[in-house]
Amino acid sequence: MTEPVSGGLAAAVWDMLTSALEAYQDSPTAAEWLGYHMKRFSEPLRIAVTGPAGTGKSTVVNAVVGERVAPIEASGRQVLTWYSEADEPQATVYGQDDSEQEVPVRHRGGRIGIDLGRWQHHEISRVAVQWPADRLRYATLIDTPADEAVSDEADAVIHLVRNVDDAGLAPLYAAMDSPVARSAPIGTLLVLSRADEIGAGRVDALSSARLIARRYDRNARLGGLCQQVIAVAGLVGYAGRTLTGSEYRQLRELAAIDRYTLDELLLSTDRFLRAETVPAGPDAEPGRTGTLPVGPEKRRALLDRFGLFGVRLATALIRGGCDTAEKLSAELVRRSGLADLCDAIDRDLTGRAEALKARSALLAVERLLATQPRAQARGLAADLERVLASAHDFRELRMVTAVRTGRTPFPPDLAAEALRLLGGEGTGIAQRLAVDRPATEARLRAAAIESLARWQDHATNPILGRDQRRVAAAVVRSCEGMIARLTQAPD
Ligand SMILES: Nc1nc2c(ncn2[C@@H]2O[C@H](COP(=O)(O)OP(=O)(O)OP(=O)(O)O)[C@@H](O)[C@H]2O)c(=O)[nH]1
Ligand SMILES: [Mg+2]
Repeated sequence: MTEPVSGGLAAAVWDMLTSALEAYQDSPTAAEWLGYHMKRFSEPLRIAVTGPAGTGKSTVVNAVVGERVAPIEASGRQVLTWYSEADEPQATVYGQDDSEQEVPVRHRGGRIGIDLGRWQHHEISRVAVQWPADRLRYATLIDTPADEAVSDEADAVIHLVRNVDDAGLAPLYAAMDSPVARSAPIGTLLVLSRADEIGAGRVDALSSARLIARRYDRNARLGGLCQQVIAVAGLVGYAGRTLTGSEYRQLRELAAIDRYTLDELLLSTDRFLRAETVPAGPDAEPGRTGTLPVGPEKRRALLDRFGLFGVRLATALIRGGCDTAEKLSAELVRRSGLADLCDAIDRDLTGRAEALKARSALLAVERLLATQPRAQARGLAADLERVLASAHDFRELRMVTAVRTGRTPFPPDLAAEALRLLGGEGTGIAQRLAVDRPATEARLRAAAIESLARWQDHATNPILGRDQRRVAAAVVRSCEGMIARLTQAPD
């Protein structure tokens, strides 16, 4: 999935882990630590979903996976749960006492059922669920209970907040507390969650939320903490993604009620649930007056799945022309911000898995050097600095964030081209060069050479500021990397 331009980062980090193992061979704790990180280095990217209580973390996990797999609870409380891909569902409980036990797992009425048996909440360290879902193929998703910090166990983070304030961002600041953490770019997406609740539930709430997110995106302070700020209404996104035919039919029946009456009905949960008859509105259809087409049980189920806002939005969309379940589903996924979130996961997290996993391994070496300093490891500290300073993958990630957030401003067409060449739209060579099929080696090479020449000019253009020239120099390096790769191993 990843196609690094420099290619050498993984090798450099692996060499460092191997040298560290040599330097610490007489320390069993260090050897165990390094062994764990070497194993982890070859595993899929781990993305933790974090944030304060009730921000909608488990709902976002479900929306991203596309099935109701979260939360997993023991003694009525959520446990830390890791979701990864497998052909067959499987679940393992890891105990606080280092024991582990496979437990039965099954589909139960559209949601996952895990039989935790004798396990009590306080005895469980985490539950690992394997589940057949495409989205989990490239990354393990971690559903974090409310009281847990951003974990060192994750390579990337989707952090949910309902407002952007210091309390909500504190864990992100705390995760930046070491030189490696600060100089290797982070894999963090900041989500303004439950976005439908912004703007008092009006149907255009999600557009307002998106504008707010965009404004934060350009904020330099946040730019150092996260790659992107995205407004997401997880509940609506999940319901949209898993919309059933019968839900669509019920929503269509509601949408057929005259607008005035439906608006009144959807003013509060209470009204929507309690109403038995439809009061006649000015444009009430003949025959509709007096009966509510969708019964109370079904209305309750719709509310559970969509929320009041979701029902309002879905009926407005049906009125506006979403005349099939597929169209409604796609529009709900798009408007809820779920589509943007999934794109950002693919592009900024799994698409940059190699650099993000390298960062985790470097953090592990850094931690070891700090907790067990020793003379034999002096060379390692120098290597660590060298890798950090020279890794072009890291530089690309930093530049992508600077350009995308507008902290290093460019005219729009140049910004778009810089982002593309730096891998901000996808790290494949053809994507970077915007060469359509057939992306033959000759066409790719010609495009790379042409881009290289233009960005060399930008890199030395005195009209551009220092920061812009720095971005241009990184683009030049990316183009050189592509040309070198095309020469060694044609795609
Ligand atoms: N209106 C609205 N409600 C939501 C949304 N996402 C989740 N909720 C509701 O918020 C409540 C908490 O959602 P969860 O997904 O369990 O939140 P969480 O962050 O995992 O909660 P903890 O694990 O307990 O911290 C539930 O009642 C959800 O139905 C959303 O996008 N909009
Ligand atoms: Mg939860």
